[in-house]
Amino acid sequence: MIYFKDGEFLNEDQIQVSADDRGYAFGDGVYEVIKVYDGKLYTAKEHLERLVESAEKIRINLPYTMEELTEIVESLQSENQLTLGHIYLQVTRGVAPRAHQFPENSVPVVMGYAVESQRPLQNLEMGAAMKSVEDMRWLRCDIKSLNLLGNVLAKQDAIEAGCQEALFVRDGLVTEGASSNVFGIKDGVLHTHPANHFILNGITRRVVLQLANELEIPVLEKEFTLAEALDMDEFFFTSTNAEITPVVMMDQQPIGQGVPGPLTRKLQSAFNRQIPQLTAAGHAEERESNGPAS
Ligand code: DCS
Repeated sequence: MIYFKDGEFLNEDQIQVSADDRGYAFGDGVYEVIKVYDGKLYTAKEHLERLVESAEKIRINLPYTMEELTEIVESLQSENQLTLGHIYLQVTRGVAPRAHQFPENSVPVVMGYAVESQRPLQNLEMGAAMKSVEDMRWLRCDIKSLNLLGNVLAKQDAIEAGCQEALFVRDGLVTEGASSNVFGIKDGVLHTHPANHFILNGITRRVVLQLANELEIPVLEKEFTLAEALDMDEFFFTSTNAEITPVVMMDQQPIGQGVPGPLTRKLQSAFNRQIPQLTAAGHAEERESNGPAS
């Protein structure tokens, strides 16, 4: 695999990170995960704009322009000949002896790599299970920070309970998943948490809201309780890698009929239509089997 670090493309024998990197000591940095379908970056502009915003929010001056960042992720895709998977890109505040306050002259460290991965076809088709957990994260969940301890603990809790994703609940209200946004459908209306500091405004979330608009599905960006979530007709979570994953079980109770619902299927089909077409042999058929055609 070819990595990018500080202006260079390196292989795994060449890449080195410092023990004094503030990402390592404090999680003092931000990151993005950008999907690649059929060798093409998907919504890269939106992801890189969010990276710039996240960096600004924690007062890291990115050493690259949007154009340069775009070139970096495009090169990571091409250098690694990645057709299906994702690009990971992170920026830390830099290298300095460990002290909490910002170092005076540190230079941000930008590092990226490419990961080959399949789409989660089983979950997309059959649906997944969620477990609710207390949202004990900090109050700036809008920042895509490297500090993911709350998310890590929640995900592990869900996995140990035999679920695929955790459902964060803060003061009785559903916020998002451990690494996803969540949506419920009740009486034909799509419900999701408003994009404020309690959630990350996911790029997939934005795509889903756009698709709902095009499909004339009414949307309500308003908080709902865990009890209301359990009472939804349909439920799903979204992320760059999870796409639109139907949720059929929550806290061991079935959602709706316990199978992916019709509006979820409609959104999945619309989603599939706007991602770069997978031309590699086999993938086209897999895509077609991902839910009934609308
Ligand atoms: N909320 C949280 C807490 C996330 O970590 C993510 C993505 C999302 C929502 C969904 O955002 P996107 O739709 O922009 O992906 N998490 C990334 C991650 O850590 N791995 O893959 C995606």
